[in-house]
Amino acid sequence: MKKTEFSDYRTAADVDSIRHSFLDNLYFVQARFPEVASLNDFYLALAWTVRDRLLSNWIDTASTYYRQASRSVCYLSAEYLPGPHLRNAMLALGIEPQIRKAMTALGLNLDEIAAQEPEPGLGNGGLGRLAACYLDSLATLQIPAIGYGIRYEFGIFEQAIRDERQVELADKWLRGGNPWEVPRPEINFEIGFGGTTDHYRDESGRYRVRWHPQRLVKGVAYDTPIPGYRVATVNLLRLWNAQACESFNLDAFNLGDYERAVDEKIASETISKVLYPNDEPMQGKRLRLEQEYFFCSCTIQDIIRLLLQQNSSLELLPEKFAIQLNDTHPAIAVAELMRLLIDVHEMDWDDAWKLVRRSVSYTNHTLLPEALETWPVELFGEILPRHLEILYEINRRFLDRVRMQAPDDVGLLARLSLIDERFGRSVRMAHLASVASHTINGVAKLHSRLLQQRVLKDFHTLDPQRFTNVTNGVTPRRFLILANPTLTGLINDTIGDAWTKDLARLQELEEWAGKSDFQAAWREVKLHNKQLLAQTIRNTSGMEVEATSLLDCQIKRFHEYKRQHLNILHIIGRYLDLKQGLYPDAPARTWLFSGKAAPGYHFAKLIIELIHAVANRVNADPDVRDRMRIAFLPNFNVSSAERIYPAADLSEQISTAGMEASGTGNMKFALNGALTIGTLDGANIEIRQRVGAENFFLFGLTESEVATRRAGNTQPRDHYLNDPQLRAVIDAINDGLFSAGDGNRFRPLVENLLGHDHFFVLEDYSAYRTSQQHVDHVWNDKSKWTRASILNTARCGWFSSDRAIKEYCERIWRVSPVAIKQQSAT
Ligand code: 26Q
Repeated sequence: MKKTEFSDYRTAADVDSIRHSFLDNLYFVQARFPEVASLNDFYLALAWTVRDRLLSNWIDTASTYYRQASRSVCYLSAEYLPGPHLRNAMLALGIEPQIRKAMTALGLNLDEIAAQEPEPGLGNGGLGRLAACYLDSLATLQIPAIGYGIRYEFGIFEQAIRDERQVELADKWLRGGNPWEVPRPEINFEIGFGGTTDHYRDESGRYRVRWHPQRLVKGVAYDTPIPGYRVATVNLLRLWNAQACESFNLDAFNLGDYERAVDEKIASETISKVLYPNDEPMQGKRLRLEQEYFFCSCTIQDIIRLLLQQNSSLELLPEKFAIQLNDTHPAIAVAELMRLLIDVHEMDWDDAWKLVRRSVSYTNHTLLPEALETWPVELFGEILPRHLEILYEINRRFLDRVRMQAPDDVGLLARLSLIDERFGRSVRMAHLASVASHTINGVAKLHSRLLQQRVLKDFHTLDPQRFTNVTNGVTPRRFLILANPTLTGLINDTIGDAWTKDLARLQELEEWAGKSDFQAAWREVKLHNKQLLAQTIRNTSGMEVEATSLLDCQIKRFHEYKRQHLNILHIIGRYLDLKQGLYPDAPARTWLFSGKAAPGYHFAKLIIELIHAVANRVNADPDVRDRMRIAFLPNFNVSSAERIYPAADLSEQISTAGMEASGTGNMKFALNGALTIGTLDGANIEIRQRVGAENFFLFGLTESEVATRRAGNTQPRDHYLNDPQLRAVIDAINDGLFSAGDGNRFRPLVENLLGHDHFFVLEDYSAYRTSQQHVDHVWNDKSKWTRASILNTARCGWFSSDRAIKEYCERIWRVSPVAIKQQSAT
């Protein structure tokens, strides 16, 4: 059958065909007619309609890759935060105008329908969102790529605020059905856990190992299309769902032991049930290790299946696939690949190891020593006995090699070992990822340097040429074109639309930065975006936000190192000043916070509480309410982020220097014309270099100053004693000004700051305050501020994830684009 025979009316992009297929889908897929359909029915019918138009490109892409068999990227990530699919897919296909018309013709509102889509919250924050940006760029740049991950049934919890505190609700994102995934029940693998190993010699006298797992779970593929922007490429995100094996419970069931049968089924399915909501590893959680192994084993088995399906031999693995580890969460894939090559495919160790080393590369996303992933050897051996043996063998051979280079350095061997022997024995996942990788990269210049000088120093000394930096990037499709259509329109009217495919061309805006007409239009756009956000805030919290006030935003996970408490201390300081009439000409400002705290991170939750407590007092105080407002938008996610970036005037990037690996929110703000107040940390440094020091509010200790102070002994209490303004702030909290006189409520926070202040909040306070006054000063000069805002956008095109992905492709993966020709006649 020729494809055109069945696909024309389902894939055509004219208004009539779209309207026709929409009604068709509503009727035949949703089994509804318009008069009784709910908004969700309309959403699903439209999603199917758009999906149909993706699928023909998807199939063309798959068949082209199959025939050409060029090198593909396999991106392994335990987290993805793609955001809602519908609007992105319409943008990629360029069919939004026709869809809008078709909906209008049916008396429906496209924006209302699109707002129905629940977003897949399959990640915690930066790392998961980065993975989604990279898949978007890979498809747009026409690179053959598969994203591999876990199909969590419950993603990151939904955050609500009750009585000034965070409460967590389950994220039932699959409740209404997910039209974007295609289940592939025929693509499934068995995954073993526990049991024993058996070492023996086979008939030919060859040394062999057999693993007898104690328990088997089945992993089933669910595929989601990832469309490139205005190209025919549609790549794929393959997420694994854990199910019970068919064979497993028959015995128990037949013997009438229903409960055991059901328990085992539940235990199997638990593996892909829920995302761990920590964005730092919590040590030793058995289920988490099971999740990591489950997804890596499915993925590696799938890669080998694809390789053999192309009639390639295993030796061609590195020619056909580049395997990228997104942090250490998928590092166990290294041992799984070795196991399959040696135990199952009977390859020699040395040959297998060479294949691994030529295929695998690793990106590190954190320097915090406490955030490096480790597993107790005992737990590891219980769940993965064979992998532990393989790990020991990798380690033995690796340390033998080191011993040849540095025979007497016992300390070096202990520091490099895959096993940390210091506090109970544990497996160091970063070391496993590092020995196995041909390339190791950090995510911003400073971070990559510190990675080489500290966390992986000895690995760097051994093999400096394996280390590199790729500074993160963000997709301009979601974070500029979709999120900020009004600004997109203004830019298009000014310099044309070539920038959408080559973001560096935003530079052409520079010559407009000083023109007063353009500045006025620019301000108009910002005001409009602030009005839209004000609407969202009004709808969620009932709070009124004045769109003409300076909108100052800090939106990210709550973490001490990100220092939301520095921000709130400064807000308190300003409140006290205004109350005393000390800052009569302070311009009106609105502070916006948004972000989740890990459920068990009590200190972070206390900071959320303090923000609410301060907001409730300040917002109700008639003495200041025309000049200070504090808002907290609950349940920060990709959708709400898309509304905030375009509206922001000021972007808070105030982490303790040396602690934020890169940050990517910083890039999204700057691209949308917000000015940054920030430390010399992560990618802030590179943003400042590009936008110019005069268009960036810098403050705070540098990374090396932080290091010096850590080595010495500083007394945070001195800042309290010597700075009367800071003292007033701390005293106000202590006296219960924000807690109805209850001085104990925020005591742990105050004690922490006065006691150790590990993140130098008090030390940086006064520099931060000065910098904030400078912000006010520039804000009062409308033309100066607007010029700086325009220059931020014009000069941040480099932070496109397209640029970052090109660097990965050229320097790490050695992959090139494969153009997809559309085969359909539409
Ligand atoms: C590990 C083991 C067990 C449970 C949880 C985890 C875990 C989960 C998520 C550990 C770390 C993460 C997430 C880390 C992360 O998001 N890092 C951020 O990565 C961004 C993209 O590179 C950077 O921009 C941020 O600076 C960095 O904090």
